[in-house]
Amino acid sequence: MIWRVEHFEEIDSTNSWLAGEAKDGAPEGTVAYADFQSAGRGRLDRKWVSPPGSALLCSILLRPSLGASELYLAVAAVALSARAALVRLSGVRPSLKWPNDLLVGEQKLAGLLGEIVQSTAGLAVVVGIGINLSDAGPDGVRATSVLDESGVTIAPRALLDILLEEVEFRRALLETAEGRESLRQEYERALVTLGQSVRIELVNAVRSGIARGVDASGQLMVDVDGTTMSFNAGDVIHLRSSEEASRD
Ligand code: BT5
Repeated sequence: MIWRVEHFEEIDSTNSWLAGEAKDGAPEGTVAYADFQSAGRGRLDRKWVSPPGSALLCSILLRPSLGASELYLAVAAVALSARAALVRLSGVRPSLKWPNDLLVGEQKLAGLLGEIVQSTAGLAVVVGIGINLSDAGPDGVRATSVLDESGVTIAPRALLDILLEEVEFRRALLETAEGRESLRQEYERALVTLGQSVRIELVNAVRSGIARGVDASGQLMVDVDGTTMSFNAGDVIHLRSSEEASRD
């Protein structure tokens, strides 16, 4: 993989910029990273906020030969890569909360935003990630940083380089059925969500059950009254802590 890394001191959102490039046919391996985002985005119009220089804020353009329904696996691949990079550089081993958070205990260390882009060059996925390095996120949010968890100071660019190494390895896995199965297994091992009680809000129904695993396309498999059902990241899923669940 040839990485083409674009650095911005300040930008509205690395995901927005890279999605625009992807539409114009930018090649796989284009990466944007910024010291500061003035309009960092989370999912569902939420905001991602980090003071200048305190986080790795980056977006990676991938064009795996997967169908639209499987592209979520590419987001999982980046989440697992971020986890592996953090272990290498700081010893912090976050767990993953489905679909897209890296947690230490109940506190959010990083968030991912995957966006599918249709372009003349075919389907692409822009995977954005924000990892708190020296600042533990906005007030009132249950969040933490690598510095708080390990005492280790990591420069954003150093983490980006290791992250891209890890992504290169998992990107290759996306190309074969065996590779995707090994990614799925790594994903299940990292997910703290499994075994937990979850509440799924569909457009016109609410379901609850116990998360049991992820299927071949990265959907969450939930045991709902003895029947296994799969849900994708578009369904709004509320995860309750084990404490809350045990009070049921
Ligand atoms: C996410 O959304 O967790 C995805 C965040 C993706 C951010 C990256 S940064 C580079 C790239 N460019 C972008 O514009 N975005 C991506 P979500 O699950 O919706 O979580 C958003 C929620 O996380 C907010 O509503 C806050 O409660 C919380 N939050 C905001 N900033 C945070 C921070 N620095 N650390 C921890 N939590 C934060």
